[in-house]
Amino acid sequence: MDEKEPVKTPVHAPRTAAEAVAMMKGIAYEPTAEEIQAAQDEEAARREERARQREEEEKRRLEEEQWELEAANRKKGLFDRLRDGLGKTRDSFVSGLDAVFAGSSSIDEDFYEELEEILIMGDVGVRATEEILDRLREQVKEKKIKNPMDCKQLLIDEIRTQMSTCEADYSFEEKQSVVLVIGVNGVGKTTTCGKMAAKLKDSGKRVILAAADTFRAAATEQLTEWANRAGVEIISGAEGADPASIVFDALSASKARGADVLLCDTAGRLHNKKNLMEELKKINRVIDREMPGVHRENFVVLDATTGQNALSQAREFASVADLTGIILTKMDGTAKGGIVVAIQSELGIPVKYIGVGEKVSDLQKFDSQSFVEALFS
Ligand SMILES: Nc1nc2c(ncn2[C@@H]2O[C@H](COP(=O)(O)OP(=O)(O)OP(=O)(O)O)[C@@H](O)[C@H]2O)c(=O)[nH]1
Ligand SMILES: [Mg+2]
Repeated sequence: MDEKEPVKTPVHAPRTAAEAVAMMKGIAYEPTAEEIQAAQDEEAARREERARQREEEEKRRLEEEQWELEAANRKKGLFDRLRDGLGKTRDSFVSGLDAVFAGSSSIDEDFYEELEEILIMGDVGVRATEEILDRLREQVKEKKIKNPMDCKQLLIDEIRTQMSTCEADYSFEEKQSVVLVIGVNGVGKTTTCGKMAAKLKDSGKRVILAAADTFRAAATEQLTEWANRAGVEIISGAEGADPASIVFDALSASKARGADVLLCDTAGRLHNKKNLMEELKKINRVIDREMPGVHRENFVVLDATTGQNALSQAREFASVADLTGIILTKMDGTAKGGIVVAIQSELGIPVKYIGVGEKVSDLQKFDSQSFVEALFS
């Protein structure tokens, strides 16, 4: 019998790719020692690569976890600072409201009057208070609420609604922009410019500070300190120099360095309206000529501790400048944090930042939701 000897199937697993193919086809094949070694080396390299990829993935996952944790902590840190900063307001305003809710046995005229008194005392403003209470009355009727305690959340919601009538936008942070920071003496303009510069720099923006308060030498020194702290460039001039000429120099520097945001600190001496108008006009002319079409912001800084006075200052500035936002400082120093509500609802200009202390992290973007949460939590 001329039978073909069947190929013996090797008892081991294929040691090379060629051997695997041969085994599949039932052909005898014996790889050389070099081929076996090369295949083993290749497999070892593949295993090593897979292990490396797994390790990298694990590292990425851990990094992501860490980043998320840090972001959550940062957020919590900011919220805690906001909450701490609003301590005085919470102690008087919020405690006062709580006392009315807890101490009233029914929802009657006395109840509304007591609420009104506390809102007005907290500087929420007459108009905003009226609107808030009108809407509260409507809701109480509509929802047939009988228990004063059940009104608390409704009141909180109404306060928030009243504040969010004009949502702030922060597009200037993303565009090439020139920001003028104005306001009366001592409200916190220079400090706010410094804090904003540090924040913008931190988020990767190229920032230039213009020391356009040439009224006293100390003003430039103070802003220079902030510039050093924030690690940003500052353009300044001699005491008594024309503020518009400092702005001119700062605009040239911004163009030369490709700056994203130019922040101009201005003098806070009590201007009379005519002087202020003239000065702002001159600065505006320089900006329009040197950087036509650049995004512009005019922020008025108001000191929250001055209560209703801050409101009238804002009105004055609004009559001479095209205000795009309000920065309310020293919220940590007042029990009348309700002023934010009055400003938003009575002026219709968005509060963009609030200052709740003297550190960089104490300048926060204003957000009605977290504000109310921090206040009532
Ligand atoms: N507690 C607290 N203090 C603040 C805040 N913002 C500013 N200040 C303080 O207020 C004081 C005045 O701040 P400045 O930044 O010098 O005010 P300014 O408007 O530039 O003042 P002039 O240039 O003199 O008009 C400083 O002692 C600041 O530290 C804040 O949010 N909270
Ligand atoms: Mg200043």
